[in-house]
Amino acid sequence: MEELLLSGQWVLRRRADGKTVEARIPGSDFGALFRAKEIADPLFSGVDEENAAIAREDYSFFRSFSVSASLLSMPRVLLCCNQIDTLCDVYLNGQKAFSSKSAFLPVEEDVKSFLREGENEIELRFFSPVNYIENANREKPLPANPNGLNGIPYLRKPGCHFGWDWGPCVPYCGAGELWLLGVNRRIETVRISQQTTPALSVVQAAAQNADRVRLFAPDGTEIAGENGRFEIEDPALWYTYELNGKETQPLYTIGFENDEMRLEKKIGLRSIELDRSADAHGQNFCFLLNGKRVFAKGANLIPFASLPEFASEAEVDRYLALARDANFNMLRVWGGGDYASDYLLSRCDEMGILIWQDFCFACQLYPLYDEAFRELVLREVRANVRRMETHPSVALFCGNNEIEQCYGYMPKNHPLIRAYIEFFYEILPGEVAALTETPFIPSSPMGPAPFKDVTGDAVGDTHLWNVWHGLKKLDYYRKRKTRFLSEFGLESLPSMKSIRTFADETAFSLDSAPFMQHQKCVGGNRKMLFYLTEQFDFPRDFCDLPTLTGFVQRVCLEQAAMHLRLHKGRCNGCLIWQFNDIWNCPSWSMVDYEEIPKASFFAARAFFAPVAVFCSREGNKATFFACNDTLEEAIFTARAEQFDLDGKLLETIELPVRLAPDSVQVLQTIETKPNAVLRLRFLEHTVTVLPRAPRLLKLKSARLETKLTGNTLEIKSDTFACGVHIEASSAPDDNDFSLMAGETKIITFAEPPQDCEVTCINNMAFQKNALKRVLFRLKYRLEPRNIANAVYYALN
Ligand code: BMA
Repeated sequence: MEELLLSGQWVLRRRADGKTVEARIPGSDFGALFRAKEIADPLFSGVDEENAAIAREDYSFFRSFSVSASLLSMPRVLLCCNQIDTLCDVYLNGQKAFSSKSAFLPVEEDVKSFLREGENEIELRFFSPVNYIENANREKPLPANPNGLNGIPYLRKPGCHFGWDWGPCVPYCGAGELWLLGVNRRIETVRISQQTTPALSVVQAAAQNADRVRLFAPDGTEIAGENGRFEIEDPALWYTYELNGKETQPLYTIGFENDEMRLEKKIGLRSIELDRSADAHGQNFCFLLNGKRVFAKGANLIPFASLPEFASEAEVDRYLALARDANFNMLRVWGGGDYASDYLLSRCDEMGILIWQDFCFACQLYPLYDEAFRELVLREVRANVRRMETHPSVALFCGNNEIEQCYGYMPKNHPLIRAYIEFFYEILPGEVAALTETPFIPSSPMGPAPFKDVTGDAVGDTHLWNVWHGLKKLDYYRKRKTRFLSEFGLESLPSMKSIRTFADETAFSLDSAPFMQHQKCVGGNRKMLFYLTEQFDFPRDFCDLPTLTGFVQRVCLEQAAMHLRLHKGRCNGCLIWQFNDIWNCPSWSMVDYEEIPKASFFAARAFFAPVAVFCSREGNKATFFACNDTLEEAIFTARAEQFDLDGKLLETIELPVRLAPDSVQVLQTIETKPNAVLRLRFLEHTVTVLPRAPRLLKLKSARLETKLTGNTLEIKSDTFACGVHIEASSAPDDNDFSLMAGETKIITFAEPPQDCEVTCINNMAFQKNALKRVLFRLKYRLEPRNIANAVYYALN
C-alpha cells in the first residue's frame, strides 16, 4: 500500500472569468475567496442573497503533484476523499476521471489509468449547487421550503447549507481530506457483528482480503479465536457513563491483517435495543443498553460550522467535553445536517455518549420517486451505515427529521407522499436491517403509522414546539406525558462576545438590520421578547438581554426536563433543541458559537444529573422528588432551604433519599412560606426555585462584592441575588446562579481573565409599564402568522 496526500495548497478558479486565488483542501470556495479578500466574511452580514449569488458561479480547484513509479506499479490507485461537496467532475491530466454527485458518499475511485509518472494535474470541477437546485425545481417544483432556498431536496448536500431557521445560507463547494492510495490486496468491506450478554459476548468479524483477524481486550491482551469468531466470557461491557460510572468506556480492538496492511477497528461489547413494545400507555419508546433501561438526556447536534475550515477535531473534543459536563448521555445528529464523522463517533465510543443518527432528510419532500435519485440515496445509506455501525455509541438510525410533521396535510396519494411512504417504511428499513442490528425508526417524530398522530403521547417520539412556535406558556410541557421528547426548546440571545461579532453598539436593538439578518426564525426576535415578558418587564438596557433571555430559556428547559424525568418509565428521553450553533446568532442553542455556555447549560448539570432531586412548586406547595438513572442504589441526604427575598434563611428541611437503581420517587410535599425562594442542594448541585416569575417579585438591589485573584473569583451578595451573571474573557466554571445573603461563591476560570464583569438581575433596570407589556404580547399573539401557529399547535 502506498499513499500520496493531495491535501494542502490548491488554486481556486472562477470559471466564468478565469480569476484565480490561493485555496486549501480540505476547504471550500467561500473560505478561499474570503481569505483572498475577494468576498466579505460570509458569516457577517447575514444577507442570504449575497452568499447565494457567490454560489451561483462555477468554481474549480486545481493543483499539480508528482507520482512515483512505485505508486504507479500498484495494481489499483484509488483517489480517496471523505467528502466531495457536492456536484463535481474530477479531471486528471485534462481527462474526466469520474463525477461525484453526493456530499454524503465517501469517494474511492480507481484512477490509475489517468495517471502518469512524474508531474500530474488534478482539477475538481464543481458546478453551482444553487443553479442546480433552482433549475431542477423550476422543472419540477417541490413544495416550498420553510427553511432556506427552494429545491434543496434535489441535491444530496446538507440541507442547512442553504439556510435554516438558525443558520445562514452558505452553499459552498469544497472537499475534505484527499489522497491517492496505491493498493494491491486492500482490506475492505469490514463486517463485525456481536451477540452480547453480561456473561458472554460472541463477536464475528470479517473483511475482504483479510488473512488474519485478531481481537485484543481493552488492556491489550490478545483473545484467541478462530476464523474471525471470538467468544469473550464475562466481557467488559460498554455502557454510557452514568450506567457504569466509568470516565472511559472499555473498547476492544479488532485487527484485520494481510501481508500488505493492517486495519484496526475499535468496538464496544454491548447490546442496544429500542423497546417499542405495547404497554398501558400505548407503546414504549425506550433504549435498552445491555438490557438496562436508558433515560436519554441530551440535545440535538447541528453542524459545528457553516464552512469546513471553521470546524476542527479540537472543537469536537471541546463540545463533547461540554456534553459530558452537562450530563448528556445522548446526542441526536439531526437530519438537516451531515452524518456524524468517524472522529466524533470514536470520541463518543470512548466517553460513553450514545448517538442517534438521522439519515440526511429534513422538513422537505424528496424526489424519491426518481429511480436514479433513490439509487444515489441508497448508496449513501449503505456507505454510512457500514461506516458507523461498528461504533458502540451508535444507538439508532432514524429515517428523517419531521417530514411527517411538516406534510401531514398533503393527500396520501400524492406521488411525493407515496414515494415517501414507500421509501421510509418499506425500502429503507429493509436496507438498514440487511446491514446492521442497530435499531431503526422511519422518522422523528413518529406515530403508530405513517403520518398518523405524530405528535401523540401514546406511540413514538415527539417534537413539541407548542412552546415557542405555538406560543404556549413555558410550563405547557407539564400537560404532556410524551414517550420520548426528541426536540423542544426556546431561543435566547448568545453572549455579548458573540453579539459583538456581528453588531456594534449602534445596532444594539433587536430590530436593527444585523439582528434581523442573524435571526433566521421568522418573528424570532419578538418571540424571544414575548417569552421574556412572561417572566420580566422590558429591560431598559439592551446588554441585559442575553442574561434575561438565557434565564427564560433555562426556566423552559428545566421545567420540561423535570416533568419528563418525573414520568420516567412512561417517558424515556429528553433531547433539547439545540446543543450548538453554526454561527453567531440568537437561537435555541445551549452553547453559543463562541463556545460560551448559556444559563441552560449550567442548569443541565443538575436537571440532567444521573441522580437528581427536583422541586416542583404549585401555589404554596412544593413537592420534591428524586430520580435515579444509574444502576446503583443512591443513598444521600438532600437539603431544601427556604429563604426570604432578602436572602435570609427561614427554614431547612432535610430530605433523606434512598433510591433503588433506575427509579423515581416522590420524597415530600411541603408548605412554602409566602414569597420564599427555595434552595435545593443535593450531591454537588444547588438549584434555586423562585416562588413566581421574577417580574412579580420585589427583588432588592444587590451589593455584589467581587475579588479576583489569578483565576479565582469570589462573589458575595448582601441579599438574595437572582441570575448572577459573569461576563469574562476566560471561561468560568459556573455561571448564571443565585446567591443568598452573605453566601460566598468561588468561581474558577480556565485562565486568569483579562476583564471580568459580574451583574445580577436584581440590579437591572426594567420599564415599569404594564400596559406596554400587555399590549406587546397581545399584538404579537394577533399577528396572522401567530394565530395560524397557535391554531395548529392547539390541534397538535
Ligand atoms: C425543528 C428542527 C429544525 C428547526 C427547529 C427549530 O423543526 O427539526 O428544523 O431548526 O425545529 O424550529
